[in-house]
Amino acid sequence: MHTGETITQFISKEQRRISGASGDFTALLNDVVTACKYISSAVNQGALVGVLGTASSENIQGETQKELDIISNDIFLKSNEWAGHLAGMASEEMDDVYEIPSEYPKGKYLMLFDPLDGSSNIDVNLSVGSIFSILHCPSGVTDPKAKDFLQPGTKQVCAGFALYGPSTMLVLTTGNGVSGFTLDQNVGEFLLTHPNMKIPADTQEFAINMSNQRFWEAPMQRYIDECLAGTTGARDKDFNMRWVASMVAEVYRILTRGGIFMYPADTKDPSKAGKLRLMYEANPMGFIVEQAGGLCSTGRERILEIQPEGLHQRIPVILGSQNEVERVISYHRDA
Ligand code: P6P
Repeated sequence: MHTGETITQFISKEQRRISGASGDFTALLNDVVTACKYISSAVNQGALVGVLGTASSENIQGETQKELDIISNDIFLKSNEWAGHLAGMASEEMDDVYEIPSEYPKGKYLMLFDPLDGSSNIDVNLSVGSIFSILHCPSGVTDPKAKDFLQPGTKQVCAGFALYGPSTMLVLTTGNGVSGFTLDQNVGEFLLTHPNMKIPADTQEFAINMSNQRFWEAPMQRYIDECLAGTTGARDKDFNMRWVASMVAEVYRILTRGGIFMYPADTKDPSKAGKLRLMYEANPMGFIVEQAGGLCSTGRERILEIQPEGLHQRIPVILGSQNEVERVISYHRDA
């Protein structure tokens, strides 16, 4: 029987580390944890409760929404709108900012989230997750608009993700390292099982969608060609490859054993600067990866320093083991 520290205890201890903390942030995080528990339950029951399959709608990305995309988005909104900790929310599944209903008080934080990342995996029973990013609402702003969310990733107060896999995990950073929690389904509590997660600086495992290879820029072609050449080429070591098509699963694997994850710029759709979204995928994952000793770059610049231009802005993402990401950056610089 694991009688370890619960996430509630962990968050409260973190609060005591921050002088003058009001408890507002602690309460907000506990509401986010509740949302992830509800989504975990919905995902785990799947076909049993008729939540699989595709909805008849599309999101702003032009992607067909899954029933669970919409359900998960509603769970995030309902779990977090009422308590008075947030001034507003933004989501991959909603075109514009979500205004806190007038019957509820407003708070001092903003939250962005991808309520169900990797949802194309849902119907085939592969891992999916939720990603969230918490910012301060600009002082004096009581009715936040999209522009108030457009803060660089370095301004994040907290970032985290839930992974609905064989275990339901929750990974969290508030800028003091990365902690991993496992949901004890019998108790209904997340327990601290992976304190102080660190990404090894080196790896022999890369993650990329190879079907896009002909669309990549030259530095990415060079890097992957060398990985594939293994001991017969410039790297003089063999590599393994993974692609789960679920960023949360890839990042969790990298946090536990190292690796490099890439969704680079490609010419497949020149109107898009990549596939992944800056505000609620790249920035929160970048904060977590950097806090665990890794790097997160576009290949040309540190992602957390990018000044966002839109809520749903896309960005190339290269993240993971420091020495491999630095190598990809050097290839972009050489080009
Ligand atoms: P592809 C999921 O839709 C997602 O946003 C990330 O979680 C994942 O890494 C990527 O897209 C998968 O993209 O093109 O392989 O389906």
